[in-house]
Amino acid sequence: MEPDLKRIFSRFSAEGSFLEGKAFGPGHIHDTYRIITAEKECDDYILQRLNTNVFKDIPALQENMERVTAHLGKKIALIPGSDVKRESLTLTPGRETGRSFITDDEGRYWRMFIFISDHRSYERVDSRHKAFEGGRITGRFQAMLADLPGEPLHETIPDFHNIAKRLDTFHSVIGKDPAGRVESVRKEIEEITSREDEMKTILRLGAEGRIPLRITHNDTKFNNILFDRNDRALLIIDLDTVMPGYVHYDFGDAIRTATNRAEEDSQNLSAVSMDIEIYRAYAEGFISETKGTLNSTEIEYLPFAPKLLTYIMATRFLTDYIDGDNYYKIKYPLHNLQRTRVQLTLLQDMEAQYDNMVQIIKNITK
Ligand code: ADP
Ligand code: GN1
Ligand code: MG
Repeated sequence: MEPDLKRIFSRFSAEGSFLEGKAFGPGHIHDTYRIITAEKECDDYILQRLNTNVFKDIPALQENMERVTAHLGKKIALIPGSDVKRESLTLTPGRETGRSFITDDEGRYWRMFIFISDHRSYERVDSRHKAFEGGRITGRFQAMLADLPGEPLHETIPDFHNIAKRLDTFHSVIGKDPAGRVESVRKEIEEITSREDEMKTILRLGAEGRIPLRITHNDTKFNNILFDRNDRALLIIDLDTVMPGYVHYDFGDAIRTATNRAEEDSQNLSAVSMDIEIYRAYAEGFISETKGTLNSTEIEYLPFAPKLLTYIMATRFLTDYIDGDNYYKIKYPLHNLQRTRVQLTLLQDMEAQYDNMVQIIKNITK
């Protein structure tokens, strides 16, 4: 049944009255709607029904969200010429609770943000300028959260980028083969298993104390960055997975998505490859904001990060495919398998260009 958006909207303390609500955006996780208000002078809103299959503890998730948005809002307000309402997310409190979420009659959770109007976002990146801007805003995000006061953030999805745990799940799903698909994906399984040891490198460096846990975004997919009409990056959204992590997770996922010449689910595998100039520009932007904080081991392993995140996503898409498509939203039966194949193709291209990736980071940081 379609949700009664007008009624749900009325339970938040928003300015303006409900004119229209419609599904919005390319997200894979929540149900997202844009609410248009009747009054020209009032903001529009983004209303989201939260995915409790993915996020098991919504009050904890929203507590992180409230702390992070408040901290960023304060910092951005101090920057001369900044526009807090466009450069950070603004949660709308529920009328009855004052918290940043409500539950509906069926017990489902909803939250609402001010809609950032007249923005652009990109599935593919076609200029060095956009890549630099994306890197700059993501680096700034990480730098601004370095002094978040208080307790560590909740781990909203435990072991989210822990590849050792992801591989355990992968092998256990293969063992169960609940959808009878294992035989048909032997080749893809082999691509994953042949790289298992190499891909645990970042976890090993963490365990050895050579790289620190920081507050990271963990979902720095390029379409989570919103730009203004002049293609200046405004902010990075989708803060559900902001929690402790390694810098490599953010750099890696951004490069995975920004540099791919094809879309994440492209049908045309021969179009999938990494654009090294986009890599260079993104790295320049990211490092311009973070170089004061990163240690030499973190920098040394930056070029490895895109391989890791591409591998993690291939593992997750393939796990979900074998499991019978229970996690990601799919539009057709082989969708998760196609996503897997795109990631594996991209990974092979990154491996082919690896020496160049290393050299570029050396040049930027020397
Ligand atoms: P998901 O986790 O499902 O990807 P997101 O939080 O990324 O959910 O939101 C989905 C989409 O909604 C985004 O890709 C973006 O297009 C849009 N969106 C989210 N928040 C805002 C906002 N405050 N202003 C404008 N658009 C937004
Ligand atoms: C999901 O929420 P969205 O669509 O930005 C996923 C990411 C994956 C991405 C792949 C909470 O991101 O980890 O990289 O899909 N988010 C979650 O497209 O699992
Ligand atoms: Mg998103």
